[in-house]
Amino acid sequence: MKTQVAIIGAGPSGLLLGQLLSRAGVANVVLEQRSADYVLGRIRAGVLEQVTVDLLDEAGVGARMHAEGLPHDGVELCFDGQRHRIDLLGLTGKRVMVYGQTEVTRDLMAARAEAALPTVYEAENVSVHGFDGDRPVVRYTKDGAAHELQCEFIAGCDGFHGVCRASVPAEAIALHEKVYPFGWLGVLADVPPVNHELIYVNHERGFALCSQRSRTRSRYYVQCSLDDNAEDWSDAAFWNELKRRLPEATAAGLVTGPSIEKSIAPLRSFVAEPLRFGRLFLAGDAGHIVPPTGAKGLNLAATDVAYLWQGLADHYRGNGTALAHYSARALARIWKAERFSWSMTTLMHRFPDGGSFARKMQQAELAYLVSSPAAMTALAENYVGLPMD
Ligand code: RFL
Ligand code: PHB
Repeated sequence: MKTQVAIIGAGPSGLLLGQLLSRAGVANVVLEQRSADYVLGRIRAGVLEQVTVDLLDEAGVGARMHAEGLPHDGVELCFDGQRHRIDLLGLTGKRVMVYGQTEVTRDLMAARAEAALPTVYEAENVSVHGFDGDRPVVRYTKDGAAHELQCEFIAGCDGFHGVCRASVPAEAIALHEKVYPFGWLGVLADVPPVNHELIYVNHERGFALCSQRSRTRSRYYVQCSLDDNAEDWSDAAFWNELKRRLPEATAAGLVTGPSIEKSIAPLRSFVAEPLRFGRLFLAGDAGHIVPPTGAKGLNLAATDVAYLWQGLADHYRGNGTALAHYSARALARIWKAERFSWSMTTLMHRFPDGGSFARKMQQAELAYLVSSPAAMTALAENYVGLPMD
């Protein structure tokens, strides 16, 4: 089999890149190690920046998002038992869109199937070769048979644990990492959200987040220990812990119900540099991870893909400048989102070994933040997403 761009991974990065490239007339094949249902079963991000919304429109998959997604004009920070609203729209002129990663992925999968674009799910033993030369090759097995895909470029959209970044010689790549000493326990439930906007909570017992997927489906998180197992948390224990971290009046209005998904995510900041190795490019979680506190993971994946799509499309029109600058352009935006995600995480969580000084610093910063239009604007412009340069 032959193609122009071999895309490894059918998460949001790989599927969005495939869709944008196809619309630009660039042939591509997507290879995914899991089944489509498995990919759709992973509950992850929920907040889309305007640039991500625009890219999904550009890819021709925005219709259901506009019909079913919930535009949010603000977000709340809660500390000392008080809720404070950050007026995103008033401070920046921009909103965010609440529409789950599962739905984004479903829309992209449907568009790919409708256009009959080649996609191999349950591709095993995917390996990438020859990307330092002119003729890269991807090998994989499917139903026990070995296959080879000849291509001109490889897009590594295979997430943090993927094979692409791991195939780069160690001396060619620098890795920057910070692992946080806690995780997020998340619950999805078919109950109406406690508030029409998201609430990020700083509490003595640990961070909590009230998020949502629709007017009838809620997504809640509580900070938990890395030693915890999701199976050991009963629904009752989760709701009880969440209520303890909310102001009394808010907890009183919380509607609880059986969980339809419950999982623990570790928190990590990670960046690989550079993101290009000859004819291999890394995009999305394959190249970087942010802790979810700033809601940036999926949005960064989308903007990486935008830079890469522009670079590849220009290359096939005879102009290689944008492709040559892919890594530097993407990393400039990535580092700013890393900074924001790290600072939101540091501000909102309880650090087990933080001590009283760190706690006082959090309290002072939160008090300053909600009293200063300048500080609120800085938070708001990062939350709604920095412009793409
Ligand atoms: P994905 O979604 O991980 O997709 C990568 C795909 O590559 C496949 N793959 C392979 N395919 C073939 N061969 C191999 N050797 C392969 N190895 C892996 C995988 O099966 C998978 O289908 O990366 P992508 O597309 O870059 O998208 C990035 C986003 O998924 C990610 O940034 C966000 O979901 C991060 N994230 C969150 N972001 C938010 O903004 N808000 C959140 O609440 C939020 N929660 C989360 C998250 C990420 C999590 N992970 C990665 C553990 C919760 C979790 C649990
Ligand atoms: C979510 O809805 O899953 C979500 C929303 C905002 C975040 C993280 C996760 O910052």
